Amino acid sequence: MTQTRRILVTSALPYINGVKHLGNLAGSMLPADVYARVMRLKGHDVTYICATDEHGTPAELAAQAAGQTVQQYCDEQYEIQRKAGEGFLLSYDWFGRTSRPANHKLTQHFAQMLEQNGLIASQTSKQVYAVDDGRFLPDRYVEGTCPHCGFEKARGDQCDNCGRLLDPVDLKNPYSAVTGSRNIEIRDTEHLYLQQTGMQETIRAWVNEKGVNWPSLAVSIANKWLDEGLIARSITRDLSWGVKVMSADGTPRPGFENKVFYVWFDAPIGYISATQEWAEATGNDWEKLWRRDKGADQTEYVQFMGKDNVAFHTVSFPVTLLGSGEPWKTVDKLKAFNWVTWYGGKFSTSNKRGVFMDTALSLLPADYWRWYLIANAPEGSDAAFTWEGFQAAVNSDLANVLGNFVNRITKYCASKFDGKVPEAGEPGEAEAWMANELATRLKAIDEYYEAMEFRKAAAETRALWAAGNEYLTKAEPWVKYKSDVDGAAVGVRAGINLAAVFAIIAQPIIPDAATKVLDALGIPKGNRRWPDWQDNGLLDAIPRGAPITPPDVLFQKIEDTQVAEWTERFGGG
Ligand code: B3M
Ligand code: ZN
Repeated sequence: MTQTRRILVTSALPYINGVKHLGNLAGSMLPADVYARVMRLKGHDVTYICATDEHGTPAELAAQAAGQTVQQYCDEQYEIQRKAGEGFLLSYDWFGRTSRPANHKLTQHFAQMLEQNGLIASQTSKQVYAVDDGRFLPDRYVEGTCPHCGFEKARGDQCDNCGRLLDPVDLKNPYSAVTGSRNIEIRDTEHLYLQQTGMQETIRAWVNEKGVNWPSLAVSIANKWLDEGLIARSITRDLSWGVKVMSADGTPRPGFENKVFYVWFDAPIGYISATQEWAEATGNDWEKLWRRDKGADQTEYVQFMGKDNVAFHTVSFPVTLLGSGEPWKTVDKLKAFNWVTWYGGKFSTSNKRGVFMDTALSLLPADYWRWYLIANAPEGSDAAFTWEGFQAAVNSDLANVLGNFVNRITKYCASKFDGKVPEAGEPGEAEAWMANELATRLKAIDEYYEAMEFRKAAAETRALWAAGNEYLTKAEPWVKYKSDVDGAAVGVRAGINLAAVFAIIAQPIIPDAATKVLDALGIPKGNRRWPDWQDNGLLDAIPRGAPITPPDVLFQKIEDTQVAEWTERFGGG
């Protein structure tokens, strides 16, 4: 028996404004879920935590556009995202919210510790002020002409045309994104700055130590930032929605009454506070996951995220954690993804390009999307979603290779062997071949999951299903039956056992279909654990004589007419 590991899994916290598209899902939540499921099936002690990231200007602006208070807006959007996650079978142990009290409290705590350690200083800077609106306009609250490319609707923090990051005060002809007012002045305002400069060497040493377990994409992003030199970063904003800035005595900090912490300061702290929410609600212990003085050194912490979030997780958040001077757990393994694109371009709600999580589920069950997105995970490079690729994956991998195998063997068992796992016959050459396939491929699948190589794990899973079909061609129970019923019995027994193994290893990616198969085969819940590739009894594991029933059709093929209709509706081609 392998040792039980304690594993904490987090996926980047989906931002609150609107349902996420398939690319967001594929680059963080879905692979995190698959990984968590694999590790649970192996008997490890897994806690998978996620939450909505709810502060910042996009939430405030979206609420205004919807005619709601930010709180109402976030409450509603949280429910929508929670349901979409449930629909996609994301097996969070907890799906929290960064707007909850636990996160406010912990964010304020970190700020205090950082300040005590001399890592926070107050500085005055120039900001865009809208005289008629009576407020400062941070980030996206101000729009204007890009100083680099002349684009007239550049947002304060970034130009959508040339992609450059901007400082709002550099915009030409600025106006308020809320009221359109052009009565703009540049005024002085005071903000808190995280003195990252002082943490440069600490973070460098930490990256050198921990980075050995990260993919090169993550290490190179971290090193790029370190090589450029860490600079002081403002961690407060002139906004009302967010975590309030407090003095050490717990009263509002003078001069900061109308300010809150910057969303990227409080969001990653949400990983910890959401774990606290989970512990509080379920009677679990969060400290063994997060406090090194309480056993967290024995926890493996694995993070999943898109490549644009890597710098925040390898530099900024570690500055918060290590700079606090307290024994917080930091990430051990970090998995970063490239983008899933929509036919090479961007997903966009307004341009009706691409499928979002809620709509996807109104078209087809979660398993279909999960399979395609994992089998085509954007690991080495960006990966384009296409309807044609999706159709091919579902029809070939799921319907033809897996569905057909299960269907063929269970129906045959029902019609010729009275729906019972056959008892007679001795294994021969074909079974030896299959046993060898099982051992080699199960070992490979294990290694790919351990290395978080999802695309390869899915390809190997499919290859094992295909080997099952090849085995049936070799064993030919339907041919043998005419002259050698016992010989046919061996093939059917092995085939039914294979169907069970195939479903067991499919559980992390296609949990619903896998459960259907395992239920139809009467496999007790306790026997659905991950198979040991060294176990040479896998072709004869189900008790002989046990009753089975063929499951209903597992996967409907996607028709060309559907592809045509969806291309029309969501773009493509
Ligand atoms: N909310 C992802 C994004 O919206 C961001 C992740 C936060 S992880 C702490 O780009
Ligand atoms: Zn520009």
